[in-house]
Amino acid sequence: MTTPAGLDGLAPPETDSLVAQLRDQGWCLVPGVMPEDEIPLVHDLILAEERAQAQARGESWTRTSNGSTDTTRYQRVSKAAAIVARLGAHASFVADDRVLGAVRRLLGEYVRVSSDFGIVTLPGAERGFWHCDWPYNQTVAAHIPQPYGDMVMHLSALFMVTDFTEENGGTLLVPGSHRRPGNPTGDNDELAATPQSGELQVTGRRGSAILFDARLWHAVAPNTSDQTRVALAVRYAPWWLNLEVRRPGSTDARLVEELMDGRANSAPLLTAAQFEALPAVLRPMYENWVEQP
Ligand SMILES: O=C(O)CCC(=O)C(=O)O
Repeated sequence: MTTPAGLDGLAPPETDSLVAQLRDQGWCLVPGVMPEDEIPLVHDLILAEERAQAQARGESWTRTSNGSTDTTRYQRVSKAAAIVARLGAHASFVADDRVLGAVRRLLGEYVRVSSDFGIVTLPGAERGFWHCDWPYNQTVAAHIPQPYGDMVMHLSALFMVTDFTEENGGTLLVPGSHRRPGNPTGDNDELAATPQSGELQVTGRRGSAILFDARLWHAVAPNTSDQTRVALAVRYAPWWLNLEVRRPGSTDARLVEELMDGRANSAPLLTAAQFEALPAVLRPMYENWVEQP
């Protein structure tokens, strides 16, 4: 069971080093975050949800991260929304004290999750486009236009539910690219597909987490193995980042749709029962996503 980091003013000893890596390189690796005996449950839930959600959408594919309609590139990478809500009491690792210690040091004590989803990367998946995550992805209607300022505003985590290897598609990233004022999403397919000097592939044992600044350029790597790679993405936002634009049915979401170009990016709501089943440390991070009666 993880303890809420920062609430008692004591962050774990690794926090300084993780924060320094995040500031300098834009990413860090935190090993052994997911309890070993919980990993099979998370793995099976993501695979089952991915199938159920893919069937519910009739296997129709949404636009890729850089807005391309060439869906063939991503046909072997599929996502399943709202995994943490379904994990309930088993989701404590999302508030692991090292991960949350670093997140809170950078974003403040009151942090919220802006979205979570499982990623299933099948054998045969191809290399994806360089992109940054919301709110920097220029293809999403509610985005920060580039050139954007140099400030940490949103952190992404990829929890490794299977090992990440060179063969099965450990995440590609460009260290230091979080300080660039823009990224190739939107209107730069050539750059999005161009290998970058200094790019590296993150590998690690299952249960580890990659934590990175949402501005960091990253991409799906090819899965040349015969194994499916599984990950859980969780994104952490400070209290002041406007998540209402992603809340289905909100005034802000309606106005974004009316006034801004780009694709929708809503986050699913939790039922009251799902919310109550979450570990206490996660509830303040999800309370804004609970369905209103
Ligand atoms: O699955 C990966 O390795 C990368 C995931 C990714 O690009 C994303 O979540 O934005």
